[in-house]
Amino acid sequence: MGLFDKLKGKLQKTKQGFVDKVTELVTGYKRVDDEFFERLEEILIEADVGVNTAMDLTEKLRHRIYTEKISDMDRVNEVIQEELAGLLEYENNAINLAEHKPTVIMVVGVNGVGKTTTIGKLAYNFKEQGKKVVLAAGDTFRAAAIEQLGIWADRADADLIKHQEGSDAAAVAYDAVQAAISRKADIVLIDTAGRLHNKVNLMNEIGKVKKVISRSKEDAPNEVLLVLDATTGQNAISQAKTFKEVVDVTGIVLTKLDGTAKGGVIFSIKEELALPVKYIGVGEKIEDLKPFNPGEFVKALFYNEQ
Ligand SMILES: Nc1nc2c(ncn2[C@@H]2O[C@H](COP(=O)(O)OP(=O)(O)O)[C@@H](O)[C@H]2O)c(=O)[nH]1
Ligand SMILES: [Mg+2]
Repeated sequence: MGLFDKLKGKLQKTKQGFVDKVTELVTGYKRVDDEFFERLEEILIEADVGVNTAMDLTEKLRHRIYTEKISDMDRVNEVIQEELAGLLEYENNAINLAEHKPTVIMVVGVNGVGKTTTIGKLAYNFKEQGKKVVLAAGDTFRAAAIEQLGIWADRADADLIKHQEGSDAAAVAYDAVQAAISRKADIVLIDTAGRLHNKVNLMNEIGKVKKVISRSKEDAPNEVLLVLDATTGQNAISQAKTFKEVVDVTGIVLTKLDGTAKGGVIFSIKEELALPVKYIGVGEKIEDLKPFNPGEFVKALFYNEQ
């Protein structure tokens, strides 16, 4: 099975809950009218595309369809796909690599979104590219979190830098960067705790870790990736806004796109957060993380057998 077929399979639920409804709508009309656009807007909102994005998108489509005098419904379907793809186009969604290695990547997000799993998958991804990877067990809150990262380090054949449970997360991050420099590693991936008791706590901890990382190497961190769980739909967007207030996030990893009908949330990320999606998570296994490719993503969603 090719990569594209695999992606198609993983996005089934979002396809059923969203794209199939759009396709059904389009085939149910002979020409567009106000009711068509109202119904389209409803489908978009129900699919967790978000109210603002759904309204803007519908307005844009209405404008295009009228000014370009589009009457053929197959063409309407194409235009919808084009506009959806446009919501996912970013100037740069590649990882920002350091000029002098190592590239330091900090991973943040609330509990349970998939930070540690994503780090394991990323490590594997970089390893496959022939890079040497160091992981920092920066979630020092629970011993189990350190162990969990250790398991991923073994699987991905990466080095692990850890301190004891309860120790200072910033110190672990600092040591990991230093270890990576002396071992001539290419990539450092820094795990963090995801406690969101209150914003002040989060700000203090994440802010401090980031400051200490920046002292460990001049250009570090090169990326601050915020992990969001697609199954939480639009809640992920409000979570992201909180994180953006406390740390300069450089990109999004959207996890758990497999098995959720709320994948439409991906279309509101650029408009609501002005951040690029850099990777998507489509399963729990080590190979289930993909560099995000907007064109391929939309194609996989709209693909019809026959
Ligand atoms: N289905 C699915 N599960 C995922 C994905 N990413 C992470 N998970 C699961 O989400 C749960 C929490 O992941 P974890 O990495 O521990 O989250 P953390 O608290 O943010 O570090 C685990 O059971 C993971 O296997 C994904 O892309 N798809
Ligand atoms: Mg974790």
